[in-house]
Amino acid sequence: MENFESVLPVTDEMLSFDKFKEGVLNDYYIVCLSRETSLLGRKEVLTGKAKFGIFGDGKEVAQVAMAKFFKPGDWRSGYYRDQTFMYAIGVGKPKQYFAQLYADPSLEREPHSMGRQMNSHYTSRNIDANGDFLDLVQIKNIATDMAPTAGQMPRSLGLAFASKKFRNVNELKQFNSLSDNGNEVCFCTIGDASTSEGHFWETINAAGVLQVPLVIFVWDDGYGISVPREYQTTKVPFQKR
Ligand SMILES: Cc1ncc(C[n+]2csc(CCOP(=O)(O)OP(=O)(O)O)c2C)c(N)n1
Repeated sequence: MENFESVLPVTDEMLSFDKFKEGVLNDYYIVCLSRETSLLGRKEVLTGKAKFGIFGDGKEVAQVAMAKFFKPGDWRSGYYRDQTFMYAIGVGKPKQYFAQLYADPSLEREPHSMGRQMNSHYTSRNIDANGDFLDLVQIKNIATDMAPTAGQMPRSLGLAFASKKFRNVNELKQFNSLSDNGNEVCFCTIGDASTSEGHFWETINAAGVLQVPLVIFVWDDGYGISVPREYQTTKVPFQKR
């Protein structure tokens, strides 16, 4: 099944039972698929077939729900645990996920970074081959993931602040392929440990002061990158000095 984007709509209208069932099963499929890619990816790292990996297990259901509110023109500016969200909005595919894990340099197989980024680091294109802007209003925009924890926070603020400017500054109205009159929303994700970074608090403060369309999702898993989940239950005996 190549096309597994979430299809169950968020709507006030009454859904038929069949439509509801189809949507729920589709979402369940995305959740299971994403979990399997995490487990398989981790095995690939632990058996030495990929050198490094970070995976999004534990956040599947929340991210399918989040994806239902993400529309073309919106921006996602997050971090490396968002694979389920990517699958659910139809932008990331499992084959691409593994191509990135193996650092495949093919643009076709690994369009997010051509093997140059760590795995689960997503990107959408915003310029064409001539360097001209694409119609960003029609695109599900993904700002490239970056390695420093909380580095996405100031950028997320900037994206949301841009929308406010597109709404309020008359001279910017002409750029209607960059913004739908400022109606887009920036979806920002971050891990709970990274909320200790100053960037996080500065962004929260600035977003409140500037009143910008920014939604921040804090994933509270708490598992770091270097200790695979399978090892989390291993008890390390206390060493007496
Ligand atoms: C500024 C900075 N310091 C340290 C690291 C190393 N590092 C990468 S992920 C991570 C843990 C982040 O934990 P959390 O924010 O809770 O996200 P999780 O991976 O648990 O989802 C750390 C310390 C980094 N990438 N950037």
